Amino acid sequence: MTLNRRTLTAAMAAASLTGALPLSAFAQKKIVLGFAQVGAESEWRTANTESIKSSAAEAGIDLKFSDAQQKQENQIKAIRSYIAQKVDVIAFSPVVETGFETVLREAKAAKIPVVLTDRSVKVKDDSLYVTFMGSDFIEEGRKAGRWLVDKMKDNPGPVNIVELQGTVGSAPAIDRKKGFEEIIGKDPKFKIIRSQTGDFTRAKGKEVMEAFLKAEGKKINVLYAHNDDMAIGAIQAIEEAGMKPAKDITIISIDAVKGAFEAMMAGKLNVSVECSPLLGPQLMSAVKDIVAGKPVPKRIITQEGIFPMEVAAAEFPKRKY
Ligand code: GZL
Repeated sequence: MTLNRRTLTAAMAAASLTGALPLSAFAQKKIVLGFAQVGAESEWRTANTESIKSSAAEAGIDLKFSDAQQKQENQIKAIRSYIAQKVDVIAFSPVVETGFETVLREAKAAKIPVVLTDRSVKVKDDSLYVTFMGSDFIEEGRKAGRWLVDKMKDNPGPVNIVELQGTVGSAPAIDRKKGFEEIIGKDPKFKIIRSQTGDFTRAKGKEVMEAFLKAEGKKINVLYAHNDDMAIGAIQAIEEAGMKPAKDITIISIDAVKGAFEAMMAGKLNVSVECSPLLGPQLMSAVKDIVAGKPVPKRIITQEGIFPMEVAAAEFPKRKY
């Protein structure tokens, strides 16, 4: 909470006591939240943005919102502009883990609390942010690995895997790879024969899968995609190569967005690990607590499931994103 809000509140209280201001003017000033979003790269991100905007409106919070188009320099610029505007709280989903220390120090010097949503940052001093709320990406990778180990339990191997990684340097890409490899690494029959970033987008996912298919063709048994958008792009490439997605190549992805359920119901995707974008309500509640000076846990983890194609049709009507 900035000094301004405190000074303003004290001045208004004094003015209302002397009758200089009607009591009605003493109504609480709206909280101002500055949010620096990653971009609009995926269905997940679109749902995340919708959750933040609708929750801010419901909470009566004045939201200033920016879209960085997946560029770190744009996110840093947006955070600096929120500091200059003296917002009450800054929140953002760091596009990559490193390179935010300086601007976070500037926010701290300006006495503006920072909330990390969705993705975290690597900083030496974790007092630079109040809380990080979002998924456990390592566990998401483990869930994907465990599903594959079970699916292939009667397969002697080798099981050749190609991997579409998320944005290079981002927490979900680093951690989903780590969790997956922790599980499959226990059995040498699993081999990651190709791994490259598709930057979380459908277009890039399709382009990289085309290259994998050209290089490895029918050797590929499994595709592990760090998000559904890249998996959906890859499904198009697999079909254009004359192969059957989810049959010739087992496909595992993460997010569990609507497009993934549609692909599973069409028999083209085997499983999607849930990663909920619906962080808006939790964020607004944390923002109100921070402004009110209440304690907020350093880490708030979203609880999530896993959806194999066999349950997709039954689950789809219940999905909120
Ligand atoms: C995960 C989020 C990732 C999604 C992608 O919390 O950061 O970014 O998995 C999105 O779909 O682009």
